[in-house]
Amino acid sequence: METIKLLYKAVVVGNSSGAAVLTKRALSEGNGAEEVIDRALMPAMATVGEKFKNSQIFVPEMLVAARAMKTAMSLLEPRLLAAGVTPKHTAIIGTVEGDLHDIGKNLVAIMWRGTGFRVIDLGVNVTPAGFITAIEEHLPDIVGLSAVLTTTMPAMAGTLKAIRASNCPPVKVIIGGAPVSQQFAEAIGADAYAADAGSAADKALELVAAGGISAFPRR
Ligand code: B1M
Repeated sequence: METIKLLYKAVVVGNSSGAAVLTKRALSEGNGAEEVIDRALMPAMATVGEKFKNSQIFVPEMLVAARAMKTAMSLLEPRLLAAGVTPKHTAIIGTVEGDLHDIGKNLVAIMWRGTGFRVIDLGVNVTPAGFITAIEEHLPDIVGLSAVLTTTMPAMAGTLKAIRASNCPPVKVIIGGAPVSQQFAEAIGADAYAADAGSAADKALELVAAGGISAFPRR
């Protein structure tokens, strides 16, 4: 079987050592780093996201797949840097103020990275000012807000309101978390709602593909 196909499979099943060997082999066979990412790693993470969405795999399997992808990426990154290749899109993500849950947020960050975004993870208990400062600094295309407690849903609404009212560059906002819904997203004026990490990757890609995002001049 073709090395690229084997690498795809190694990442999907979370075989980190296999992913390392196959990444080196793919490069030695003349594949470029970008080609390895586009043909093996990104499709692998898309498959992982889809399986997670359909409850065919769960958090542990997703974490080992992410570790395998990270192993492969660590071998590819020096080549990308040398070639001056950087991710096309940037996303910021954080759990809103008052909320310390980060497992779901971390999975979304993993999927966004696996989809090719540069992700700045602000962590948990992030204030509206914390999001705004990060938007001004990193000029992201997408901002992700996570809330897992019903009691922190108002903080999510407040964060979105503060972002919109600020003078920070325009961004698309995706929200998610167990108590959050499409209806809530519409009520507070978010650009998208995602029920799980796989859907969050799909939504982020949809938003950047829909355009209007790169209209803002970036550094
Ligand atoms: Co807490 N906790 N917790 N907790 N905790 C819940 C959420 C709870 C449902 C438990 C319960 O009562 N049955 C309940 C919330 C009730 C409610 O609000 N309706 C609860 C409570 C009440 C609390 C405390 C208040 C308990 C207390 O101290 N009295 C306290 C609050 C602390 C705080 O945040 N201020 C608390 C604390 C904690 C721990 C610190 C102990 C720990 C968190 C550890 C950590 O995250 N590092 C914890 C945990 C682990 C849980 C449970 C057990 C698991 C949450 C989790 O990680 N789920 C949870 C009960 C449960 O769910 N069984 C519970 C797995 C994760 C993958 O799912 O986060 O939903 P989830 O993420 C999903 C989607 O929601 C979505 O994608 C993810 C992957 O599919 N998603 C997004 C999430 N963010 C997204 C963002 C997106 C898009 C999709 O776009 C940006």
